[in-house]
Amino acid sequence: MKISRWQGVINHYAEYLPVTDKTPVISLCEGNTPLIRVKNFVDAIGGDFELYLKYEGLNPTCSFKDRGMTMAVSKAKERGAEVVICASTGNTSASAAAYAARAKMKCVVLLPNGKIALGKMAQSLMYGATTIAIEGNFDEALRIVRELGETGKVEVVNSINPVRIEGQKTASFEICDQLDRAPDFHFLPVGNAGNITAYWRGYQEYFKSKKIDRLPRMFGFQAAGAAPIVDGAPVANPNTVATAIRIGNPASWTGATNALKESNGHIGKVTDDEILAAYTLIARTEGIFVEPASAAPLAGLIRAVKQGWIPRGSVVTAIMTGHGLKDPDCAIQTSGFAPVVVPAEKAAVMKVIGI
Ligand code: AN7
Repeated sequence: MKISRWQGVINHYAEYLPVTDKTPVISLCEGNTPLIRVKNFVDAIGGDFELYLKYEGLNPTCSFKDRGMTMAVSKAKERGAEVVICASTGNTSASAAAYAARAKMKCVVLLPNGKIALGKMAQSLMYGATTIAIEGNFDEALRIVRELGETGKVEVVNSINPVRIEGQKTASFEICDQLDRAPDFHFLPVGNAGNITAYWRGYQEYFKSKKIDRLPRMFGFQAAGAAPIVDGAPVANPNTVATAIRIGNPASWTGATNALKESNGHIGKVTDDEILAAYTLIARTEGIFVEPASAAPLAGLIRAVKQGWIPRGSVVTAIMTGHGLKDPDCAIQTSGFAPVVVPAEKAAVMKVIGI
């Protein structure tokens, strides 16, 4: 029987990934996410170019992390590991917990206490991971995870594990396959800097394979309170409403700087107010609900348009890394609205509508 259903990124892009016939593929059919053209948003910000959002929030655990995690957990399984571990600002842990459950492996996640969005916490608990909230930030959690990895008793599935980056690069392949070309500009949020490293690698590999005939410029954005790469030094106490990118000392720093240099790219920082404004605007103009970290590149794009950096007619992609429902607290607070409570009567409802 010919199977035509989508079976995940390893199955689809095996020739570009370090897998063999012996690799047990642990997949939740991640990838194949929509690339949505958003004209209303571009009009609202005064641009004159084509903008496409890669909606990674539609992955199985609602973030881009699933692309790297299918690889990391499959390779861990292949090696016979029994326990996977990660530090996380929430999405890596949700993804690790899900793929470990499917692989019948134990999962341990270290999270910064009190700084994890509600949906992400619910995921790790539901998938059955041993969930440890440390009294410290992500960078401190990652330090502990690195030390535990050195004992050889656990398999680290943070992006310091190189196969994570391999899996994540498949999103670049999909963008090129969906557009039938490479974009001129690629906007994305930067936290631990694994994803900017991964996307750049994906574009380079597709270029070498002659699937595309140009390379995009990589434009990364950090939150102003957590902008070590922009500021050129680690940040001891990072802070931002975009908790996913509340990271002061990115593991893939060099990968990011290489991508920026080689692509003639740009790294900038955007304030929490700018992030929340973009977060609201994309929801209200396009019906696309993303988590605050994913709005950072949109805030960056608004700045880039004001600076006149995006030539007319350019093809621009931006990565919407995580779904808006991950962080319902932030959404409810930011929306500026509360439900209007009325008696269960038609007249009362009409009064609210103004008809
Ligand atoms: C929605 O989950 O680091 O620059 O531990 O969840 O590759 O780190 C999450 C990062 C962007 C930044 N958008 O990507 C974690 C974690 C969302 C994220 C990023 C993250 P990287």
